[in-house]
Amino acid sequence: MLRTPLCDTLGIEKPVFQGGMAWIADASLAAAVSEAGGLGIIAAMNAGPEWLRGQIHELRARTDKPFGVNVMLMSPFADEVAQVVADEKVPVVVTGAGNPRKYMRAWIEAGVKVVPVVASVALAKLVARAGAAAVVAEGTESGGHIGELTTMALVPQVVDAVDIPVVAAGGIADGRGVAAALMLRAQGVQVGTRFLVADECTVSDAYKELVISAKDISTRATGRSTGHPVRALKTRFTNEYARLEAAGATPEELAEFGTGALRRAAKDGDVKNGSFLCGQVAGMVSRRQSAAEIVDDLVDGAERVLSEGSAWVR
Ligand code: TUI
Repeated sequence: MLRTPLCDTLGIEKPVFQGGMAWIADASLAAAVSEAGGLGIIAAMNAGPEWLRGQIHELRARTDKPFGVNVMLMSPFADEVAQVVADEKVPVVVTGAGNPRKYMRAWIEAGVKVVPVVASVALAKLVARAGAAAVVAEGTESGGHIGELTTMALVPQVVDAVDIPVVAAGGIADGRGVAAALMLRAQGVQVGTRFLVADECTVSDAYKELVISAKDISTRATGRSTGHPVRALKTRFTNEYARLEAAGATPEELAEFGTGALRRAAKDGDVKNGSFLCGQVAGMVSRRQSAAEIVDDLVDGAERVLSEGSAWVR
């Protein structure tokens, strides 16, 4: 059985977080992952507080297991959704795309375990000092908003810098990736891309088909000129975005071009005008499965690799 101290800290059975994917990670997917023994996560993304409260209630109607809410710190509603997290005494809050320090005291006082996503050692140290229960160290292989460092480089440096558990994210889609993360001394993994094709994931069918047909070089990062690079599947949208960026479009012009693109991908399946955020491991995702099958395959696969790996040591 694969179990790390982080499982006891968070009250979960298996050290697998489901990524808080904007417009995608709703109560349906999160409840299924939590029910399977992992940590399901609802993405608050750019939604308002009432949407989040509704999703939390829906999830609680489906499972009594621990779950998380992802607060995207660049959201215009970040203050309000942060308050909902405290009011609802959500078991775990995961933050992304910024520094969560201004919310941490209120969350911790409400009994919420705080697990910030970090892309650097500096932010990991800062949030550890502020009382984080763990950190997610997210490499640039991930889909969505990304930092510079790879998972292989980032995770061990964060592990060495803080004395709280580290969860590895970015580039992990099967048991081999989970085992590798544990070898880097992470205590768990966060997986997004593979859960895109889960049966309980309510994303558009076109999104699932694009992920399944993707190969190793099917994603690209755009938006470096804005300071907020984003990885997505290469589509007409990313080509056009990159063309505008290369032609010197301002961050405001690029933001306007991108407005609504995540919703168009996730909800409408608009292959022409949508932004299909996705990690570099899309080429490893080849079939639809239930969330429980995905969680079990990640954990069972890791157990297999870890037990076989020792045979190579003489
Ligand atoms: O947040 C994510 N992934 C996301 S958020 C998102 S919604 C969005 N859409 C378009 C543009 C921007 C956002 C889609 N995917 N992952 C967690 C993550 N956080 N990755 C990198 C970071 C990060 C980067 C810099 C966290 C902190 C940071 O610096 C903080 C500081 O100010 O020191």
